[in-house]
Parts: sequence; structure tokens; C-alpha cells
Amino acid sequence: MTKTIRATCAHDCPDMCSLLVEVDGDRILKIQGDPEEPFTDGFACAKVNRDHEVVHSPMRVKTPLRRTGPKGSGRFEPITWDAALDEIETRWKAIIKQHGPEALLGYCYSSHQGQINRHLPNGFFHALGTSRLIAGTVCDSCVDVAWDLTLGGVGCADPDTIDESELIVIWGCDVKSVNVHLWQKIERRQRAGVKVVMIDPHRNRTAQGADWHLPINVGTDAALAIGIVHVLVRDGKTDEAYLAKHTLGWEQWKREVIAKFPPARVAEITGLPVADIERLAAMYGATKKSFLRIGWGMTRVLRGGQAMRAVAVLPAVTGAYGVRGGGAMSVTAGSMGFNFAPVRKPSGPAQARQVNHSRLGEALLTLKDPPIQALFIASNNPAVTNPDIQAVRKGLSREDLFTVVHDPVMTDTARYADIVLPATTYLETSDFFRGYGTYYMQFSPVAVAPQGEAWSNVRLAQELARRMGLTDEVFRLPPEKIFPKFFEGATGVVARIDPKRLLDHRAIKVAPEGVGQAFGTPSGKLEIYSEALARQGLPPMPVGEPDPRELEDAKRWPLRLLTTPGYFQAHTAYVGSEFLRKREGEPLCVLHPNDAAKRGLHAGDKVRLFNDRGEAGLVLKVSDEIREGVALVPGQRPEAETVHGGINNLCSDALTDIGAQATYQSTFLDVEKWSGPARVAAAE
Ligand SMILES: Nc1nc2c(c(=O)[nH]1)N[C@H]1C(S)=C(S)[C@@H](COP(=O)(O)OP(=O)(O)OC[C@H]3O[C@@H](n4cnc5c(=O)[nH]c(N)nc54)[C@H](O)[C@@H]3O)O[C@H]1N2
Ligand SMILES: Nc1nc2c(c(=O)[nH]1)N[C@H]1C(S)=C(S)[C@@H](COP(=O)(O)OP(=O)(O)OC[C@H]3O[C@@H](n4cnc5c(=O)[nH]c(N)nc54)[C@H](O)[C@@H]3O)O[C@H]1N2
Ligand code: SF4
Ligand SMILES: [Mo]
Repeated sequence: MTKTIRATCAHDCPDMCSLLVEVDGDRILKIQGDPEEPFTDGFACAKVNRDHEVVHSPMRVKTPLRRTGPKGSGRFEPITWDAALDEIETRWKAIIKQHGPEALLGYCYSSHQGQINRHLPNGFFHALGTSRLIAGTVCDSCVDVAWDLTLGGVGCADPDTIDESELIVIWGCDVKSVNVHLWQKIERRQRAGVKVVMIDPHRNRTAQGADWHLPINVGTDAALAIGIVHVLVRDGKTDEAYLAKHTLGWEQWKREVIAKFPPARVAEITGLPVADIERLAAMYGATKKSFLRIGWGMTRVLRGGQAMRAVAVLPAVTGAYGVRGGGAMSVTAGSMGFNFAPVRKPSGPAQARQVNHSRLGEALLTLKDPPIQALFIASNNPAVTNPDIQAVRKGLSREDLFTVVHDPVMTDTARYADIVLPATTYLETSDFFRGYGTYYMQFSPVAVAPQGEAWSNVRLAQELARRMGLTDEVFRLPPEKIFPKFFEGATGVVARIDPKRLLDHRAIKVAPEGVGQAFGTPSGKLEIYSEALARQGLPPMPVGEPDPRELEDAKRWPLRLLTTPGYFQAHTAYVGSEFLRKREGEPLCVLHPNDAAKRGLHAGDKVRLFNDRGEAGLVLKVSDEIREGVALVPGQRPEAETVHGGINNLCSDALTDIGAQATYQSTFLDVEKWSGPARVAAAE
């Protein structure tokens, strides 16, 4: 007997789709978008249409495993859950006794976006008083901190209001790949005659669908934003009344920064013609109903904070914040006042040592007093996706490190584990969701029973808590009983919602209030000038000069890395689907025809990407979808799929100016023909 279950997509994606999952016993037959939910609008993306293959993948880890070969070899033997948990408990207790709890590190991230499965494992480590992960620095911490410093901890424009926009500017986001339900809305506006402008170094799917694409140089967005403001000031197109009332530092910014960026200088930095900069400014200045979708890719550079802040100021310059159809969209979640503390910080010491997510390698190799002796990794594949994976792998190879990895499949990271534990996928769990690119929330029930011996993140965190003697209530309750706590002590619109309404598994909109002029900064205004940044010795107002370290590297290396999300892949989370692996194709490096010709390289060649830090072997695609001087590498792929290694061998663990985030794109390199042996298939 088949039945259809209303579930929520848990992938790390802004859309938070509502799904209809057709199930026969413990098998999923089909997944589709729920036609009754307005944002999802009846379709799931190309990836999630295949999620049944991930759930039922032959690559699933079926039982707990214990290492039998050297670290990294991937040799394991099956053991029982009891044996695995006994060993973990014994080792952890001994390490805590000898070195204290800070010798443990929980390293759990975002591939289950349910608020309980995502955060309870970290809540467990918080309660235990271990070293604490500053999570998200591999992804968007620069975006969050720079936004908060500029607008305060408030959400962004509601994507549903795009229906009223008169101009849509997509600034560095491959919306068709990473936010496809927003693209659907954008297309609808486009059909109504609204122009869509795309500012992106890559002529990707989204750029091809836009009316106008500006192929900006990587890492030069602050200069472009400042250049637009320069033209608006020059032409008297600024909303001075709005700026005087709602912003801080405008006059000083105009004098000290804006004046120094005339279009000719901006053209030189960004690689865009003066006429295009003028035209873009004129378009942007012509309407307050200008919807700006700010992507995050552009912040993954040394001065990512300047880029984010400069672009986020633009709507204030024309008075577009707070206007329906105008403003900027980045992360919606800021204005949802849920009380997540019961799961994220159930108990535990006020302070503990902190470890930056992007610097796992360094933490494993250099921390002392105490060194990290035990590592628990879940929902994360740092041996592929972190910057400086050579350091990560060296750290994971430490013989004296006790590593546990919890994952539905055998990953490059899990190969280094002492114990591997089989995890469920999201469709085998229940959880509470709230979007980060929408203003919807939903409670999702279990669609199918756990496959094989898999345990959910919640079940594992609760059992570990019991064994380690933690007594917080959250370690005993099922998700259904935990999520109502998020509404106790909530603020704003969330506080007025009865959580019981979510038990029918429908999405509910948490319509934002006062997004616009109600800025959450210390001054209550949009802070072009930030006192907090001045105190840290950083430029208090957004500046447009490139980072001197990048200029130095650019003199030594002819190419700059551009790294983008895969279309049929979400980082490495889809290794379990053969169909999607094939659709994505071989892991590629894309070079402009002139760059390929200069090196005597041809499409399909195996190529070696290299710099001072390391190398990666990929397959060459030759295309003018990027400019000369750029090496584009889409996605991050496991070693078994590449010619050799991975792109993050070449990326350093240097951090952004604001928010201590990874800077993959401040990587400079060269490319040559692959000469070494292609990597033999990964060890069994
Ligand atoms: N299909 C798919 N969807 C995903 C993911 C995935 O891997 N695959 N990942 C998920 C996750 S974890 C996240 S964080 C989000 C990713 O969300 P984002 O990081 O916001 O993704 P994009 O906005 O597409 O960022 C990459 C885009 O930025 C452009 N870009 C790079 N550098 C620059 C620059 O210097 N200036 C400008 N103007 N543009 C630049 C790239 O060319 C690309 O089009 O997507 C989520 N959704
Ligand atoms: N060069 C370069 N590197 C990047 C980026 C880039 O643009 N360029 N992007 C960065 C970004 S934005 C991000 S967010 C990171 C993402 O990096 P990761 O967080 O490492 O993302 P995934 O590769 O998706 O790994 C998630 C793992 O979680 C597992 N998993 C899935 N569901 C569950 C579950 O319910 N429980 C458990 N325990 N495990 C589960 C999956 O099988 C997978 O192995 O990568 C970053 N790395
Ligand atoms: S678009 Fe995003 S939220 Fe929607 S089904 Fe795909 S991955 Fe999930
Ligand atoms: Mo991310």
C-alpha cells in the first residue's frame, strides 16, 4: 500500500521546500514538490527529485564500523552499535579524565537543516564543556557578521515581494542552481517586462537567463558598489532624506571613499567598461523597487566583508529598504525570533575554547593545553570541503587522535575514522524547519523507517548524552516534544504562533515585520560607519581597494580560482546517487580558450592545477563562459571522482576581514597538462 507523506527538504539550501514523498513500506518511490505550498509551487530541484536514490543507495554505511587498516585506507570491520558506543564512551571518559573536556571537539554542520538534527549534537558537546566549534566559517559567517554590522540582526527582503519589483539585480549568485524557486519568481517578473541584471564572473545558467550579464573580475565587488554610489551622487540620484534619517556615516563615506572611485578607476579594478558602470548606476537609481539578491560567493575572498557591506548599503542610497519589491535579500533567518537555546545550549560552561570550522587542520596539528584527542564529525566532509585539506588530512592521520564519523555514506573523511557510525538521511527523521531564504516554517514527520542500522543525529546525541551522564530534558524528548520549546521565549511574530498548528505538517509563513527601516544596529540606523569595526582596527566604512596580499599573489600566478556550487551536486552530499554524479559529469576545471591555447591545452585533457600549497588533477573544459585569467572549478568532489586530489588542496586557511570565513577565491594558481599517474581508485 503506497501512501503520500508531507515532508520538508533538509538540504542546506535557501528554499526549504515542502515535499510530497510517495512511500511503499520502507521504500520511497517518488519525491516531488508540494503543489499546495506557495513557495515550493509543486516542484523540487533536479537533485531532490533523486533523493530516493540517496536513501536507498548501495553506498549507504549499513552497520557501525571499526578501523582495521591505517588511517585514510578505508579498511574497516563491522561491529555492533553496543560495541561502538561502549568504545566511544570509554575513550571519551578516559580522555576527559586525563586532559579535561576541551580535549574533545564536536564538528557537526549543516547537511540536515532540521533545527534539532542539525543542532542537538553540538548542544551535546556544549553541555559537555568540550572545545566549541565556531560553525559556518566554511560557508557564510562573513555574510552574517558583515550584514549584522551594517543592518543589525534583522532579516532581509521577503522573496515573495519580488512580485512587486521593477528591477532585479542578482549580485553574485547562481540562483538557478542554488535558489531555484526564487528563479521561478524572477522569471515570472521577467515575463512581465522587468529587467534582470546579473553581476557575476561566470556566465552560468542564471547569467544566461538574465537580460544583462556583467562579467566582473573576482573579488572586486566592493569597488563596483562604491562606483555605482559615485555615479548616483554625481547625478543627484541619491535619496538624501532617507540617508540622513536612516543611515550613519553617509557624509563621511561620500567624502572619504566614494569621491575616490570615479567610473574610470572602477572600470580598471572590475574589468567592466565605464559605459556599463554608468548604465548600471542609472538603472539602479531609477526605481526604489529594485530587488537585490546578494550571493555569498563574492564574500569568500580576503576582503569579503567589504564586498558584503558595500553591496548591502546600495538600497539605502536609493531609499529602497523597506519598500515592497525593493531592498536586499541575503539571509531571511535574522528576524525570526525563535528561542533555539534549549537545543543549541542546553547547559554547559559559559566559556570554552573555540575552534574555527575553517581551521580544522591547524586545530588538530597545533592546539596544546590540551591538544584535541577526540574528534566527532557529523553532517560534514571536511577532508574534501574544508580549505587546506592537506592540513585536515594530516591532522586526521594523527595516530593519537580518536575520531568518530557519523554519516549515511563512506566519505573521504570517514576513511580516517576509528569508528564510523551509520546515519539516517533526513527522510528517515522528523524535525522542525525554518527557511533561510524564505519566511516559512514546517514540521516534517518521518517518511520511511531508518535504513539498515542507521541512527539519526538526534538519537545518537541523546544516547551519547545518557552515557556521558547529561541530564538535560532535551536529551530525553522526541523532536515532536522539543520543537514547541523554540516558541517559548520567542520574540516578534513567532511569539504569537501556536506551535500545535505545525503538527498538520503544512508550511506556515512567518511574515517579517519592519524589515526595512527597523535596523538592529547599536545606533538603530544602517551603519555605513561602524564603530565596532573601528574598534577592531578595521576600515569603519566599506572600502574598494583589493587586498594587497591578493595583488602580490596575482603578480606570481597567472590565474585566479573561481569556485562555484555544482548544479546536480550539493558539495559532496550526493555521492550516493549515481544518476546525479553522471549528470554533473567529471570534476572539471574551466579555462578561457586563450588561456588554454597559451598552455597548449585542449578540452578533455587531464590537467594539473597547482600553486605553492598543492595540486589537484581535473579534466579541462575550454569555454568563454569565464574571462581570461580565471580558473573555474565547479563543486567540490570526492577524491575517487577526480583525476587526483581536490581543489581545496590549493586553498589556504586564510580568513576574511570580517566574520573569520574561508577565502577559497583568494587562491592564485597555474594549470598545466597532467603528467603524473592518475590516481588509482581509492583504497577499498
Ligand atoms: N545545487 C546546489 N545548491 C546549493 C549548494 C550546492 O552545492 N549545489 N550549496 C548550498 C550551500 S551550502 C550554500 S552556502 C548555498 C551557496 O550559496 P552561494 O554561495 O550564495 O552560492 P552562489 O550565490 O551561487 O555563489 C556562487 C556564485 O557567486 C559567483 N561569484 C564568485 N565569486 C564572485 C565575485 O567575486 N563576485 C561576484 N559578483 N560573484 C562571484 C559565482 O560565479 C557563482 O555564480 O547554496 C546552497 N545550494
Ligand atoms: N573550494 C570550495 N570549498 C567549499 C565551498 C566552495 O564554494 N568552494 N563551499 C563551502 C560551503 S558553502 C559549505 S556549506 C561547505 C559544505 O561542506 P560539508 O558540510 O562538508 O558538505 P557536504 O559535502 O554536503 O557533507 C555533508 C556530509 O553530511 C552527510 N549527511 C547528510 N545528511 C546527514 C545527516 O542527517 N546526518 C549526518 N550525520 N550526516 C549527514 C553527507 O552524506 C555528507 O557526507 O563546503 C565548503 N567548501
Ligand atoms: S531547491 Fe533546495 S530546498 Fe528545494 S528541494 Fe532542492 S535542495 Fe531542497
Ligand atoms: Mo554553505
